[in-house]
Amino acid sequence: MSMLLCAIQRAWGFLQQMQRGDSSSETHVRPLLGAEHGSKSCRQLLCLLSFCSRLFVRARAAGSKYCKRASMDVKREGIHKKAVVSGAAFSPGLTYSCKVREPAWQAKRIGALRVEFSQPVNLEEVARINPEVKAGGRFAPKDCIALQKVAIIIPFRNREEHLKYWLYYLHPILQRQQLDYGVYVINQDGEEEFNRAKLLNIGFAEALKEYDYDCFVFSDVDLIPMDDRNTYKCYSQPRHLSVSMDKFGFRLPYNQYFGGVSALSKEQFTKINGFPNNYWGWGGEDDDIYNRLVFKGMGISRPDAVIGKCRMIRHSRDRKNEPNPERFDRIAHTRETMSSDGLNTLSYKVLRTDKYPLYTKITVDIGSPNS
Ligand SMILES: [Mn+2]
Repeated sequence: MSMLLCAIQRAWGFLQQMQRGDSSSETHVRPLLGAEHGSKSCRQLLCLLSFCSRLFVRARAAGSKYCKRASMDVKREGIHKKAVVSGAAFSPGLTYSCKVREPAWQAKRIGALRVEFSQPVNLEEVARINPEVKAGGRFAPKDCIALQKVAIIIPFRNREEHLKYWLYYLHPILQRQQLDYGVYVINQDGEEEFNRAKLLNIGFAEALKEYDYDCFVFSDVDLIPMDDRNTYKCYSQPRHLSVSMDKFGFRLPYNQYFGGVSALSKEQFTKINGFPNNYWGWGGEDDDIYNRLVFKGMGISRPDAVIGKCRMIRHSRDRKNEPNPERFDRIAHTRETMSSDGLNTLSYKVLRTDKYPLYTKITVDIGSPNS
């Protein structure tokens, strides 16, 4: 309302200035009229038009304010309400992820999101509210050509409940980010110690058999971004996306930390010979990956601590994922081992592939530590 009053006041001042022939404002009008030929009534008409257009601009500005408020409501109510938001909540430094800069591109994002895990998730319902997601968890924007083809790789075993939350939260976010993406859940068969990094290597190899992906996002199943400006895509340097996790008090546990969610282009991934296959049990593989990147002359790119906020679903330690006692020794030798342990030595057997509406599940036999 105050905006409107202000606009009227300013327009009134403008009108009066015009009638006085005040040159500072009149410059807008003069060139149209020609220097000497404007009659008084004609000038008044133009003034009126100008007044109306200014009012219109003001009204639009006020309107976007309203939209911003609407976006807050969206946040409070959860992220699946129709997102009627303006770009106002949007960081100007954000890079495009889509080839056509249609004006609506930025309106699709919301910014900070409410993420919580109290309500159970029904996957049929999630599929219903994401009709654009195709079988196997594939999506590509309709109104533009995505700049990157992103495979999202999730290492997995016995975490069905977490996966449901992940799908519930991530599909709407990834669609707003206008990515051409696919979701691959790599399920470790059997009872052997869990091997996260090897499952990620397998995800890379298997996703490439299906589509010409050029970017790979490796995500733990229990990590949900709290801001949709944290784009799940690749950058000129390997990207660490889960930079401020609630688990660590919304900060990096240490500077070299590369666990949780990361993104590497196909080129970056192959440059480091993929990830190690020999980390069985919990821990260390992320530090090995960090070492590989550094030894190949790369650095880590990260979003800021606000955009990089994310939540981890609380859980107790999985069976057969005990802290790996060998991890410290292994991390100390990445430089020597990386060329002989990775993509070039990856061996596994695909036991089955399931195309679900929201994801592709690939169940694999990855052998055991001594095989
Ligand atoms: Mn966890």
